[in-house]
Amino acid sequence: MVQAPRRDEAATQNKFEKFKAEKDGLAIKDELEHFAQIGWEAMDKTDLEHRLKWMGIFYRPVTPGKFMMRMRTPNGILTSQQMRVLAEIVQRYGDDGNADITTRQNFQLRGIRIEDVPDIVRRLKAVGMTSVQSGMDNVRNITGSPVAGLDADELIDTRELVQKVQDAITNSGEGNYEFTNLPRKFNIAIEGGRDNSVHAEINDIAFVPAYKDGQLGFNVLVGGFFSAKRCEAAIPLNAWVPPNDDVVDLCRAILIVFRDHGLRANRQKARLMWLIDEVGIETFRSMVEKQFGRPLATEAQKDEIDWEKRDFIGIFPQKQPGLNFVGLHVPVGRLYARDMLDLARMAEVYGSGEIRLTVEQNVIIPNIPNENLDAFLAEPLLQKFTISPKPLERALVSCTGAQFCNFALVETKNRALALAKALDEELELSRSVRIHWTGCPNSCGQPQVADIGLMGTKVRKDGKTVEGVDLYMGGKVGKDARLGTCVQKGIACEDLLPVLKNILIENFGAKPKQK
Ligand code: SRM
Ligand code: SF4
Repeated sequence: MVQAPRRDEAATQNKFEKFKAEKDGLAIKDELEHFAQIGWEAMDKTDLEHRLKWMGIFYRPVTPGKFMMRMRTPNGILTSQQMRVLAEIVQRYGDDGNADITTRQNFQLRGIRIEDVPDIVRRLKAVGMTSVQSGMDNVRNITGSPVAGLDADELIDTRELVQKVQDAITNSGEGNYEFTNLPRKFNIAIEGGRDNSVHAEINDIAFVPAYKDGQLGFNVLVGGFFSAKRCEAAIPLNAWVPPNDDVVDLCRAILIVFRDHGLRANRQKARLMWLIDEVGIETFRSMVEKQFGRPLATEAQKDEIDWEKRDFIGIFPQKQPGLNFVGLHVPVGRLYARDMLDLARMAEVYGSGEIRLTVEQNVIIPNIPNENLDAFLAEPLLQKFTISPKPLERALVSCTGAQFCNFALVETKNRALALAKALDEELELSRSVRIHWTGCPNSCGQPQVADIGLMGTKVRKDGKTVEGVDLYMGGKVGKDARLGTCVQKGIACEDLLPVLKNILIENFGAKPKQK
């Protein structure tokens, strides 16, 4: 049996365990009115900098007093009414207000003032949204295929399952003390399509469609994660579950095992894979099975991920005759209130009022009848969020970076976009190349799944310290997914354009444009 330190032992060794033992992060849910009255400067430092994250509210040292709010958007799906509420929340903050689509198919709102938080929480609740347990040692937004229920080739419609797992973990958005003191963050993905559109293998639990004895269900992978010290793809648990409440029960069982036995003393070694390493996958499986309370079926021989990954930008017929989903490209995922209000209106006027997000930080509007397509495509917003972006802009992903994130070693979003534009100007490409930027080794921008990954670092150049990147290559998504690795360290950002140009010419068939 694992020698994990008990929670009280860990609390003597690590400041995070200590403050969690003193007061559960979720407890601040009942103190929001008080915080609003006293203001952020008078708040207890640990409540301000850490415990607020249990409600998805992030103090930003880069913009003190202007908080970030991380939502939960199960399966990346929201209604136009919900989008409008999010837009109104950020609109209030003028130039400080915006929203980012995240690499977990989710929204982060910016510019939030603590005095408004109680009202914001009420407004979110009124439209069935929550930000609860979206940061720190909690289960993050649960991802699923962005075209669930629309794609004629999908295997399992994941929408209901994702919602059920979120409800079990968060007590339907009210907060659930059962899962608010995990050893570390935790990611769950439930893939229902053939192309692994959510990068299932980089999650702590990944459900991947697979037939067992002729019945469709999921093979279960565990332990995938990225951290500054170590990155691992998930490994098979040797378990298969049908697409029903067993998925919810298995998530609960794995979380309880992780909560009660996960390593806590060293936060660098607290993710699920470290526990699996410690006990071995077979013992881990037995622990999970015991908690699950019934025998777990062994895994199906092969999973059904047999397609290359699609990016869903453009117009696609749905499985419902006469309806289409349209994927819009949102450069590096950044939206302003005006854009969000337009998206809400367009989803209502031309579609069914539904809006979806992708892990590539883009938007999909589903359920647009054939006869509405022309008018939809003529909307001015499609100039900004086009359905036919240039090849490099098309597949660009970027984490938050130095504009708002204090871990960042470099500015990311603006630089990513400027470089992609410059390269698109200079090069002819017959395919898009997935370039992912991440501002530090935490890898929120997932450089390891990209064709070309760029991870922020500091570089010495001409006797000065300047912003630079480590270069990753070889990431493969969809069928036969594998993680890319670092191939070159310490390139100054100002030298990056020619370096990337060469890589694109030599490895991705780019040709210099005739000028
Ligand atoms: Fe992340 C910490 C942003 C996806 C690995 N991540 C942070 C913080 C909270 C740091 C902070 O307090 O400033 C960043 C907030 C900056 C801000 O103001 O926006 C942050 N992470 C993000 C987002 C917004 C990046 C984006 O632009 O899309 C993503 C939010 C997802 C969501 O909706 O919940 C985001 N982060 C990821 C992913 C990608 C994924 O989940 O597929 C990873 C790698 C996968 C993983 O976790 O296994 C990731 N973030 C981290 C880590 C390293 C975790 C570790 O085990 O060491 C940290 C640092 C930490 O937790 O100590 C971190
Ligand atoms: Fe911040 Fe680093 Fe994550 Fe980017 S990768 S959002 S810089 S923690």
